[in-house]
Order: sequence, then structure tokens, then C-alpha cells
Amino acid sequence: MAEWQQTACILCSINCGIEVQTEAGHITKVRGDKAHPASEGYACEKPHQLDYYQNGRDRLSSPLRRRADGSYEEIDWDTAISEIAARFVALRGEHGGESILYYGGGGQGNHLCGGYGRATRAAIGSVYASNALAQEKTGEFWVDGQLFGRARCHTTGDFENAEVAVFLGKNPWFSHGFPRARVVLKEIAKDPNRSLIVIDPRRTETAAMADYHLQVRPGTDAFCLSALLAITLEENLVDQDFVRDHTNGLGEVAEILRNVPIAEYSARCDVPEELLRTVARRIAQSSSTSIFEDLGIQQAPHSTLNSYLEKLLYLITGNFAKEGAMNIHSRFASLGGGRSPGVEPTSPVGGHRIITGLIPCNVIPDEILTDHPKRFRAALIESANPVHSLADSQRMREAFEALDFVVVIDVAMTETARCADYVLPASSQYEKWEATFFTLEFPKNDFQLRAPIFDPLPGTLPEPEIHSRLIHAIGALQEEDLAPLHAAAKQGRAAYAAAFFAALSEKPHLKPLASVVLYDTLGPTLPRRAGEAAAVWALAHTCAMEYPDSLRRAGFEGEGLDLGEALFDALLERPSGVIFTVDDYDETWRRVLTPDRRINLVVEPLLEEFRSLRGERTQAANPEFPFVLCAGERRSFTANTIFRDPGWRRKDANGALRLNPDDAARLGITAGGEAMITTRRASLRTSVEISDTLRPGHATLPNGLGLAYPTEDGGQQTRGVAPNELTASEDRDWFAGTPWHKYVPARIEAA
Ligand SMILES: Nc1nc2c(c(=O)[nH]1)N[C@H]1C(S)=C(S)[C@@H](COP(=O)(O)OP(=O)(O)OC[C@H]3O[C@@H](n4cnc5c(=O)[nH]c(N)nc54)[C@H](O)[C@@H]3O)O[C@H]1N2
Ligand SMILES: Nc1nc2c(c(=O)[nH]1)N[C@H]1C(S)=C(S)[C@@H](COP(=O)(O)OP(=O)(O)OC[C@H]3O[C@@H](n4cnc5c(=O)[nH]c(N)nc54)[C@H](O)[C@@H]3O)O[C@H]1N2
Ligand code: SF4
Ligand SMILES: [Mo]
Repeated sequence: MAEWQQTACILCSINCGIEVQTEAGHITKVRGDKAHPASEGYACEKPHQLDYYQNGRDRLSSPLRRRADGSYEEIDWDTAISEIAARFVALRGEHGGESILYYGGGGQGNHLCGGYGRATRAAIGSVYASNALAQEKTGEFWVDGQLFGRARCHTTGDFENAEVAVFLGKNPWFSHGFPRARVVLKEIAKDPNRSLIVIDPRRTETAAMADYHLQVRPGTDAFCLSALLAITLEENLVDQDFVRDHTNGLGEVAEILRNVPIAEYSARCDVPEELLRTVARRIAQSSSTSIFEDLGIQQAPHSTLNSYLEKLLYLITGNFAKEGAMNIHSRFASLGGGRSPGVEPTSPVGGHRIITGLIPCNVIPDEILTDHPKRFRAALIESANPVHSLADSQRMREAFEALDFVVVIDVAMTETARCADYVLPASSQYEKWEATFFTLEFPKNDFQLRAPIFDPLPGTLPEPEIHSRLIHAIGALQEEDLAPLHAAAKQGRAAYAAAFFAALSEKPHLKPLASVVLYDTLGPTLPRRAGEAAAVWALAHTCAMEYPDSLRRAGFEGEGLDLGEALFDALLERPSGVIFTVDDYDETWRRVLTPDRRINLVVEPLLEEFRSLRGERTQAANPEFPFVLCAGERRSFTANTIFRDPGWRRKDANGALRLNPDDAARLGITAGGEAMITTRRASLRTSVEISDTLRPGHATLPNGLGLAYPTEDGGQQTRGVAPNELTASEDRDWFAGTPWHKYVPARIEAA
């Protein structure tokens, strides 16, 4: 009998625990891991296809260097590392390290590379960074910071226990976002005492199960949310005790809400006023409500304002710091870009707001395609495919081609890798120790450190090794820095801990290089050849120092450094993951970091936008682009760009454009037919699915399609539409810079 090995699914942020069987380098069987503390055996249909990731035909197996004619030649690792190091050092000398942009640092299943990448960033002096969070969550993070004191005060819903669950621009049936999503959704739907509320222009799979579906006109959530808030105030549904005891500033917000013309806003978002009233009452009168806001509002007009209004709704109804409602979770480590001391909190060229250390994705081309002296000249990209996944692929290609120097670290030959001067092949997520920092649960939060299930594909290296080699080639670490730590590591982890923390305080230049220092010195002594997990050891200590009580409630014991050691030991010993923090509801209040520990309801910079909604003119139908295209919908057969082989899609192989039946009839498009979709940026051919789940005038395309993939005979094939060929980088939120992928003006014609 083949043996089952514990690992995790890497296809969405939930990272369900799975068990796999392997044969000759292939993942042959997959099942949910019952021992995983959060997923408890749950898995959706996607992980059964994981071998398409592990054994993709375009996996990289040698470092590549671009020739003058644009083709690539294979080179050995030593050559690649020394040439890359030399180029970065030269750039740092000529233009300063701040001219080197770092992008990525992890996808849905791998965040260790970002931790090790931090060391390389420090060595080359790169201070500006971005990643996909800056095209979805940065607006929300910023609002959290205003309300609760710090951007890190991120809240999470408790859908398992909520009486009312609200999904705002979120389709968890396919996109998940919380553990065992489909089980939990079904439980809520069948319980007559609980309610499911979905706000989405499409009758999604989740909306079809809902008690209340607010099928908003696309892009009008700010009106819908304002009306819900105004009704809450008007009908005296505000939780007065909560507001009095825990918040500041409702008066100022109420003044705006009293001026909201509810009937008019209901018409603007096209949701009947009576339905809005019913839903506002249902939320306010529930014992607990949890809300999940996601891409449907975060990648649409008014996105930062929408996040603010969403949070006001659960706050003024008192759905905070209690079971079934919204709570501030612990986290194993941060996902942001990190603050670089002394660097302006804005981007170097355009002065765009940097949130949680991340430059807005949409302004990246503007920060390159200019003759401004502070423009980016180079980029280091790892585990991300920005040429495909950022708005405006054409401008992204142009921008990356304009850079002096681009290095990409990936497992596959991606659209972004094709713009690189050097491509470095990483070992896959099943060939090294890995972990993700999507630790977003409350009251029990879990973290899994995964052991490899395969040896590295020959020619590839895990990122910790890549970064270590780069740093040594750059000359950022000296033998005398490491020797005492090597010696201490031989005496055990207690001796090592003392030596490590002493070294960091005596030699501050080691601090930003800490992950690689750990990999080099602690790594070789870790059991189970877990060297790549060395940085996790330090994070376990930081986590223990930050949440000692929560760790103790989770069963970890010990004083001082022993607590962090206990956590790290558990991570190494429990392959299905551990619950690292257990919280009580008061913990949420201790995590509110405003000076008076009260929630600040007044978010000044957004109030003006809030007030001016009333005067916003309804966009007159544009005859050139009469449709609103949602460019990038999650479906059963999408997983960002983690699978590149179109063969994994058993259904909907080409990722059809979904269109309302009346629209299709009017345009003369028939089922199974094809259409041309045209935006300001491009005109592309697509297959069509006619679906009565869409509103007239609304159309959707899946995310992650349109990837170039090698055919068996050495050619290339591309199936489906790459959504960002159709989007424009200037279509973004004025405040956080988040893109309007869900709101792309478009024209559709029969092909
Ligand atoms: N199967 C699958 N699951 C995934 C992923 C994947 O690629 N495939 N990706 C993962 C990632 S990276 C993320 S960030 C999450 C995202 O998860 P979701 O946010 O749930 O994903 P989407 O389907 O892109 O968008 C959600 C919904 O927004 C709706 N929408 C469009 N326009 C509007 C609007 O104007 N207002 C409102 N209220 N709603 C609107 C769409 O109809 C859609 O149902 O999914 C994760 N899970
Ligand atoms: N139009 C439109 N655009 C969108 C979206 C949308 O809805 N519409 N969604 C946006 C969202 S929410 C997100 S999160 C982004 C996602 O877009 P990206 O952040 O670019 O991430 P992924 O598509 O997940 O790609 C991850 C990359 O990591 C590589 N990889 C996999 N494993 C490893 C590894 O172990 N090491 C290394 N070094 N590389 C590895 C994969 O080959 C792939 O190239 O897309 C965004 N773009
Ligand atoms: S819910 Fe996400 S992590 Fe879980 S099995 Fe499905 S794709 Fe994988
Ligand atoms: Mo995402």
C-alpha cells in the first residue's frame, strides 16, 4: 500500500490540509486531511488536479539568460548568481537600491520566499515592494488602520457561528475564503433561524442558496451600503450601547447618513427599497452577523469607501468582538511589504500612497515609463506573474521591457519570465519546506509547516538557497558574522537563540538579513532536513512574544524563549498543522490599538467621497461601451495562474464569456457561439456561455486564463482570454489605487 503524506492544497488562500500519494514523481491520489485543524478533511474538487502544477510541461529546470535576440540560453547556477549579483550591485551604485522594485514574494501556497527575499532586498538596497494584495486588500487594510489604530488590525468573520452571514462581492462557493466553506454555507442555508445574504450583481452559486440576494447594478455598492446604513439609523436599529461604550464619532457619520435619499439610492443600485429595509433589519436584529467583503467591491468603483461602509455596517450594529461576529485575529507573520526606515510612505515618482509597505499595483507602469530620475530601473520578481495579473498587460510588458534589468524566480516559464534578463528556476512547493501566512482565523488560528513530498526537480533550487547564494555573491555577509552562530547552533537551540539575538543587537546590519543568516546557520542543524524552515523558527518566537496568553490557551507551555521553542517544535512534529492561538472575545478589544481603545468611526479622507456620492452623476449609457465586464471571475476551473496547462479544465476549457440571454439574443449570439469583446485597450475573441444568472448589460470572464503553454510538439497554445489585456491601469481607486477589474466598460459583438 502506498503511503499517504500530509501536505496542503496551494490553490487558494484557505490551504486545506490534504494527504497525497505519489508515484514516480507524480501526485497520484489526493484526499482531505482529517487531522488538519481547520479544514478537518474538507477539500473541494481542485486539488485532485495538483499534478498539473507539479509536472507542468513548462517547469523550469535551469537558470536562463536572455540573449540579445530575445531568446534564452541555459546557464549554470554559479554563472547566474554571480552575474545577477554583479548587475544588482552595479545598479545600486549607479542609481541607488531604491531603483530596484521587488514584486511578489508568494502566491496562494508559499510565503517563505518572501521572508528570504527580504534579505536579498536589503542586500541590494531595494526599498520599494508590491504584490497582489495591492490590487485587492490595501484599501481595506488602510480603513482598518483608521478604525482600529493600525492597518494590521484585520478582522475576520465567524461564519461557522454567525446567525447572519453576508457576502459582499464574494462568491465563497467557488472562491472559499473561510474553512470548509461549502459545508458552512449549506448549514446556514438549511437552518430556518439563520440567514444568508449575498450582495452581487450575478446570481452566483452562493446567491442561489441565499435567503436574500441583493442583485446590485455593478459598481453601485457604495449606494447600496449607504442606503443600508441610512435605514439602520432611520429605523433606530443602531446598537446604542455598543456605539456609546466602544466608539467615537457616530454623530459626524450620522449627519451624512441622515442626508442619504434612501429611495433614490435604492433605485441607483437597483435593489428594491423594501428588500434593503428587510436586510438592514435582519442584520440589526440578529444575535450575530459576519460579513465578508471581497473582490466584487475591492476591485470596483469606490472600493476603499466600500470597505469603510461595510465596516460601519457591522460596527454600528454591534457585530464586533463576540461569537459569530467580526473579530481581530492573531497572525503568524505579516504579509505586507514591510516598512523601510527613512523611505517616504509614497511611491518615488507619482507620490502614490504606500499601504502596508506596498505600492499600488496599477501605478507600477507609471513609476517605470517616465524619465523621472527616481524611476524604477530594475525589478526582482518572485512567485508572481504581474505581466499577466496586473491591470493593462500591454503597458506592463512595455514597462518591463523598458527596465534595465529584470530577474524572475518562478517554477514555470510565465508571461513575466518572458520579459526577464535572467530566469531562476525554483523548486516547487512540493519539493521544499513551505508555509503560508494566510493565518486569518478566530478564535482558533492555525498554521501548517509543510515538509516536501518530492526531491527538488534537478536543476532547481528552493528560494532560501537562491537568496543565500545571492547574498553571499553580493558580499553582504561575512564569515565572521556567521562563525559564532554556526558554533552556537551545534550546542542546541537554546544556545543558538542567545547567540542569535545577541548578534542582531550587536550587529544591526544583520537584522534585515536575518532570514538568510538563520538559513545558513540554524538551518543545517534542524531535524528532518528542515533547513528551509529556519526563518520560521524566528517567526515562532516573535509570535510567542506577541500572543503569549493565546499560545498558552492553545496548549503551549514555557516561560521566555521556551514558549516559542514549544511552538516551533510542534510545527516540526505535527505535519497536519497546529492551532497556534486560541482567543477569547476580549482579546479582540486588546488588539484594538487606538490610544483610547475605542473604535474611531470617522475616517476623514473618505468622508468627502461619502458626502459627494449624492451628487455623483449616474453614468449615461456609453454607446461605444454599453456593457460592464467583470474581468476575472472565480470559477470551478480557475486557480489564479498556478495551473498553466489548459488541460486541467475538464469543463469550460476556454473560459467562456458569460452573457445574459436577452443580450445574447439581441446581439445574435447563440449558445456555444463566439463573440468579440472590446474595451478601450483591446479587442479579443472569446467563446460564450449564455447564462440567466447575469443582469442584462453585465458580462463576466474568468481569471487566470489566456496563458501561453507549450504543446507536445514544441509549439505554443493559448486558450481563453487573458483578462488584463482588456483592463487599463488608470482605472483604479483614487485613494488606495486598487484596480477596477470588476468594472470594465466593454462592447460585445457576435464574432
Ligand atoms: N476557484 C478559485 N478560487 C479562488 C481563486 C481562484 O483563482 N479560483 N483565487 C483566490 C483569490 S487570489 C482571491 S483574492 C479570492 C477572490 O474571491 P472572490 O472575491 O469571491 O472572487 P471573484 O469571483 O473574482 O469575485 C467575487 C464576486 O464579485 C462579484 N461582483 C462583480 N462586480 C461586482 C459589483 O460591482 N458589486 C458586487 N457587490 N459584486 C460584484 C462577482 O459577480 C463575483 O461573484 O478567491 C480565491 N479563491
Ligand atoms: N483582471 C483581473 N486581474 C486579477 C484578478 C482579477 O480578478 N481580475 N485577481 C487578482 C488577484 S486577487 C490576485 S491574488 C492576483 C494573482 O496573481 P499573482 O500574484 O501574479 O499570482 P499567481 O497567479 O498566483 O501566480 C503565482 C506565480 O507563482 C509561481 N509559483 C508557483 N509555485 C512557486 C514556487 O514555489 N516558487 C516560485 N518562485 N514561484 C512559484 C507560479 O508559476 C506563478 O507564476 O491576480 C490579480 N489579477
Ligand atoms: S478550498 Fe482552496 S485550498 Fe481547499 S481544496 Fe479547494 S482550492 Fe484547495
Ligand atoms: Mo487574490
